[in-house]
Amino acid sequence: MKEYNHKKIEKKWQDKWEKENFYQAEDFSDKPKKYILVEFPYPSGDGLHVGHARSYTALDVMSRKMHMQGDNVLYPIGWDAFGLPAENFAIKKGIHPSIAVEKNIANFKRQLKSLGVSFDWSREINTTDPKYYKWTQWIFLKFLGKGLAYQKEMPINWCPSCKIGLANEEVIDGKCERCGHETEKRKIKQWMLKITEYADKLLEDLNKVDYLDKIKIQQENWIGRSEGAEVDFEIAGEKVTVFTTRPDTLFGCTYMVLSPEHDLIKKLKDKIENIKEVEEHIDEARKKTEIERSAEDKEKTGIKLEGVMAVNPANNKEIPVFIADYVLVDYGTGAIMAVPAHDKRDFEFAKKYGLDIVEVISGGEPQKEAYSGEGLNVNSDFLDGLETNEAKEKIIKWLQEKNIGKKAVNYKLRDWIFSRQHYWGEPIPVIHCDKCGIVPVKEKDLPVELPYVEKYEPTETGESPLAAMEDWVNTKCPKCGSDAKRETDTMPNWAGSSWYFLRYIDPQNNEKFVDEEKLKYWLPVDLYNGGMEHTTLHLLYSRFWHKFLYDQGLVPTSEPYASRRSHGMILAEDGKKMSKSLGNVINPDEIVEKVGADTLRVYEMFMGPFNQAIGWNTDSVIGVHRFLKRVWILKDKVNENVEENKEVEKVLHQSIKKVTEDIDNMKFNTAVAQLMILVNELEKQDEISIGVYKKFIVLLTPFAPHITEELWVGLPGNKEAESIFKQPWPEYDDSKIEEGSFELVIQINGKFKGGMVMNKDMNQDDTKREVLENDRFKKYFEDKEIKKIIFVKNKLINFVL
Ligand code: ANZ
Ligand code: ZN
Ligand code: ZN
Repeated sequence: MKEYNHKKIEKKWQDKWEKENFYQAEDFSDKPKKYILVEFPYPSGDGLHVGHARSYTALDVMSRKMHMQGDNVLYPIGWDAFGLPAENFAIKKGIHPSIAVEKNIANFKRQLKSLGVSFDWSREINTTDPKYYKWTQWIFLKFLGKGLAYQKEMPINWCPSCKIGLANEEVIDGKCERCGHETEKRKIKQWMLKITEYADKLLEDLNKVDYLDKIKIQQENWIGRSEGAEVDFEIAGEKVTVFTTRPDTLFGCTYMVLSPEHDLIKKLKDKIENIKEVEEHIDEARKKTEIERSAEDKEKTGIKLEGVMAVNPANNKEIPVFIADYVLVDYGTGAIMAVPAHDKRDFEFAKKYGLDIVEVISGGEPQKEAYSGEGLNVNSDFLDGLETNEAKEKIIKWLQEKNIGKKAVNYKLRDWIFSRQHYWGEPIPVIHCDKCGIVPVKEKDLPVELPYVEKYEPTETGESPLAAMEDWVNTKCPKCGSDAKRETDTMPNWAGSSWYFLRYIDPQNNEKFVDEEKLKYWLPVDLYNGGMEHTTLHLLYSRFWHKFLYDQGLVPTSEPYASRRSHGMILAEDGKKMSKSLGNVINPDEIVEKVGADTLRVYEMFMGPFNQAIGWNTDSVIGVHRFLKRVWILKDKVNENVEENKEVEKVLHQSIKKVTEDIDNMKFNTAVAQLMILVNELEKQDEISIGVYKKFIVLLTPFAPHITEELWVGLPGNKEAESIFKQPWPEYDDSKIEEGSFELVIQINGKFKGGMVMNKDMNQDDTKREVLENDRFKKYFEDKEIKKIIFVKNKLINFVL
């Protein structure tokens, strides 16, 4: 082939690689194993995004290099196909989700294959395949068996447009993450998973893994562990417990606040003199979202409970009680001891309602603003003069002795709402029996298959569309045989993705969720790459599942992923997020058609630092295509008998070092830049030795596998040779690099006297000293005065004597 023509190359090689099972990982191979994981996609109707191509190519580059270095690499892919995106797409187009999903998967698959990614397709999984979700249901029943799955009436976030309950994390600024509609609160019986039971382990074990710092920090904040104390107060004879991180400020508590939903309000209904107003306030609070209520800058509103008082247990003073919406029902105990001198929110509230502000920690200006730092206690009786930590310890001991308080820990993390009132999800495999209660479906009867329904739109009542399918719903109790009903809620879309990386290890197994020995061989995942948007949801959920499975003896490691990295988004050419409505979406198909997969791949690796967001740039795509064309014609300079050239060797070995290290460190853009430097150097030569050339295309092959494969077989003597993918990764020779030095030219009165190898970037003084101290040049300076020095950095020094 004379001219570079990607169309004649790419499909041809893809077919060959596939036919010869090139990228199949081998269970139990003696080679070192490497498990490389990317987040599997939702097969949405929009098809593959150039953003998918970025992270999949990046990890493909790493996988290919590892393979060439002799590792047994597992780089799998599959489909996260349950959940709302698939369902909404299906509803919009009026076709059944299963059909839509099948079609979308076929399209995604074609697109991924057209990029030449080295996925092991023999391990492809699909979360909506009953053979897969059988085991998702099986794991759910393990949770149920251990009491970690339970049902509870929950005030959940409700999207009136999607008609679905949403987890807190799916509500963004009070709006539905899916459709943007404002959400409300509604009480519904929900299945919950007790992730809070694993809060401490999830936090502590962050020490065991290599995650980016920002990922660790986000997980820590999401879990939100606070140490403090619980203190019992008395309100009109009833005990009310508060959670505080500052029990040392107890003497400064001048009022109490209950959350509007607090149970005590019902109990004290008859005693509260202004109960009508109080109830109105409660109604209003219910309409606000959690974020609105706790936002720091929002004005705090509340209402005093008339006719009831509380008692501060430290000094037995009577204090007023409020309800206010800045106190959240589901954090701590839903009630607080307010210390306006030392808590910002309490301070603002106290100012607004004219409440006492009593300083108990010295160091601030209590009437001006809250001082929330540490200091010595004042106005605090037996705590006076103590430092904060001592005061905390002493008051907790005192509370414990009086039996009105204790040390306590609180978490921001909530249990995971694990049911949806939707069709397109894994049915929750339990049966409700009037006599036996909740009965798990027997293991032999799994999977509980999702029945085919005509109407899969959510219902007005909020029930799952499955509830209307009487044939399916009505069943017999597995325990007592009486008439019973199936659970009609389905699992959230985070279910299947909580363990998919395990199933890749043994995707065909119908006896077990995964074979034990295979798990031992492949776990943990060595490198997991994914979006920052999944740090607090998917990443935390899957760590939780894994830890639970570990405790059941079902997986051999306590953490699923040894390391976690994250890619930056690809933005549109205008710097905005790519979106259909803005018409700025780049379709990978078009790029592959026009300039080829290799160009797309190299461009996406070159476009900018992998972990940063970056805008698409069409000019730059063309530039990369031109680069590959230059690579293509270099082959005409290859000569089997050409002599080694020092300068070329040097750049080659620099490139081997740089490309190797940069790929390891996910600095793909600088690796490509180095390959460009190497090509510049090769272009300067009239002839290129075959040895140098081979190493060059091997370095390029992880980025551009098709063109390099074609060039490889075209080399003299390589016709029948094995694929370039089967070649070893080149190693560099430090002695050939000598990157940091150069030959300095030394002149005296303008005449050349000799050269000296020097370190690069040395300044004039150091250079002068080195020359004057050198035995070869010393003699020129004896009894002479240096009148002037002309110095050109990294080149020459001329002494005028
Ligand atoms: C008294 C106090 C004095 C407080 C002080 C702070 C400073 P973190 O760190 O986020 O855990 N709090 C407790 N439960 C609450 C609820 N349901 N809604 C709103 N606020 C609540 O915050 C714990 C602190 O937040 C607790 O400590 C409590 O105020 C408040 F100088 O108690 B503190
Ligand atoms: Zn919605
Ligand atoms: Zn029964």
